[in-house]
Amino acid sequence: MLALGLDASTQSLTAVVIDIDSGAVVHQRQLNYDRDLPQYGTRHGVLPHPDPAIVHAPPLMWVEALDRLLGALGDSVDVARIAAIAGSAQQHGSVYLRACFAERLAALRPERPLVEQLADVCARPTAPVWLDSSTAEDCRALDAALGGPAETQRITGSAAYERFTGPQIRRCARCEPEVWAQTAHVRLVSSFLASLLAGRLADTDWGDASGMNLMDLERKQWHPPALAACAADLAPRLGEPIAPWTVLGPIAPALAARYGFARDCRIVAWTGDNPASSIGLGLVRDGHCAISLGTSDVLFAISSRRPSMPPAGHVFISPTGAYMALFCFANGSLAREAVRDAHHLDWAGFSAALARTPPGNAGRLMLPWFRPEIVPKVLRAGVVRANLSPGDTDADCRAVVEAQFTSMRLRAEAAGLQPTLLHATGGAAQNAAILQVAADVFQCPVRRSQVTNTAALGAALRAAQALPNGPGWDELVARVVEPQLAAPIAPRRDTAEIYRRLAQQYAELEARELAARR
Ligand code: XUL
Repeated sequence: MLALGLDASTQSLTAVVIDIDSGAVVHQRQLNYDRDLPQYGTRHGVLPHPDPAIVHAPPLMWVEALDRLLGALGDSVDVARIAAIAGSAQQHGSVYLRACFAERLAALRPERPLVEQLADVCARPTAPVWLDSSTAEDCRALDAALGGPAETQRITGSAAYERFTGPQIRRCARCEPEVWAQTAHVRLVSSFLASLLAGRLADTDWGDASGMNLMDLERKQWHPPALAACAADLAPRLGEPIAPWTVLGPIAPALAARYGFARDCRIVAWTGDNPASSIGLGLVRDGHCAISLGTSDVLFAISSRRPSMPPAGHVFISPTGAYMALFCFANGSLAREAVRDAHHLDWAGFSAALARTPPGNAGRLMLPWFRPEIVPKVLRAGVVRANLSPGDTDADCRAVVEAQFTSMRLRAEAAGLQPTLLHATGGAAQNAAILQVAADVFQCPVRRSQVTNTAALGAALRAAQALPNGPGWDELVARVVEPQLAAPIAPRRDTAEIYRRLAQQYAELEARELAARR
């Protein structure tokens, strides 16, 4: 029996197929939005906009990507043996749908491309995604309605954040009332794509619902005052938060026929990419900790008890139902790529630059705010260099990577997280030189998975786990995840003091710069 996991991340859609019995990863396939669907005009998966605070993507591009990827799967995999499908998607992004969405799903036909059949379902042609930071006013209003940022964080797991779906919905209702009037349903990227597979409106799982500023994290129900602060009549547009292991039903008959799936292939609720990745990395026990180095850089840790987080942190729900402490940094791969490209390097050249420079970079520092940053909150982009010339290629490469991990280390310390092992995922986790910096900055071993997209792998595990008599989490981790883990990269103990000092200097530079910007 096979299970399929899908991940619709910021820049690409990935499929991972596992053999549930042997634990083998039997197939991986990826479609890149910019390269493979150029007609949508995205760059790095999002639509260029003159205002850097406004970052949207076209939902129909995700629909076409899904159609293409599933259509091609049969070339390499016996699709009829896939017993269950689950998925994940970039978190927070919201899709605004007309009432006809449900009718179109119910009437899907196997012979026509999905994007043609769903051409008129979007009330808003574009979806704001997690990189959007245009909702500062809406965040202030939501926090004020709930009694201040600390209260919003206590109730929903996070203070109001620009990219979170509640403030995004509020902005849509406020600035585009005609669109809002046409909107019968709001879904996250995850529950939107799950709806297609299930052939009916799918609800949003606790993992992604905890990234909306709208759910009472303890009761796992919408918090009516938060809904009221964002838009009138919001509840009927959202459905209800559902457990991540919910089986939505069998695959839509039209899709079973179109791609060759068995008619009883189960569709499991989708979740956010970070929660899914926690499973793909095997984080199913208390204290398990990971870094994800993708478009965003993320630090997360699993806990059965609710962690107490500083204001910049979030608490989400993991696919096992545990808590997930998380910090998200917007300047991840785009910042690394900006430095790499500015110096006309490829990744091998970037790694060589890391190898030529000393740990600590001889006091040359960077605040890598190439785009607006989430942690710390920096709404206006602007890179800061201290003792560092932008023309110094080698030092610039080390400075961006050391900055990213030092910033993560500072937040981990603020949240009382003391990782003894870090799991690593995302594109940059394939780069041993970058992971060595992570191991040195955190002074703990770092282990990456050989499966680059651990969110899609985690989704495949979630699909398997939700089958009747499906294997448990520990069993799946031992069978599927552990064989994929590469040997750990050890920290160099003689760098401990260097990075302790660097963390101090970085914190001081950051505080000075934030104060100057106020
Ligand atoms: C997490 C976040 C990003 C997105 C994109 O809060 O905003 O990590 O999930 O991957």
